[in-house]
Amino acid sequence: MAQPKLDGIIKDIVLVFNAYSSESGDATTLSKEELGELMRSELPGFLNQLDPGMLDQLMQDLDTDEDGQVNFQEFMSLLSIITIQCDEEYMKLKQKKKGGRS
Ligand SMILES: [Ca+2]
Repeated sequence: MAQPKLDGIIKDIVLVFNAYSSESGDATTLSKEELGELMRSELPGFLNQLDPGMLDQLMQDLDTDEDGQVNFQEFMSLLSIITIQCDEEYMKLKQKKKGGRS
């Protein structure tokens, strides 16, 4: 029987967030430096699309409660956006394949 995939992915998201959030300061939130490190190590494809000033912009966009930190809920909104983008890319590829066959 196949292993449930999402179950493990959700646990991994929590573990990854905590691995970076607990590096310094408040262990339950990401500072800008921790967010940068997480992005560089865990989402290198996404960060490559960003120019240097974009980390500041990203931090500002994610920090909806304006406390200068990214909490887990704020981090999840980033993951939602990236996952939806990924799905859109996947759908485009699927459409292309379909078009190619007919
Ligand atoms: Ca915040």
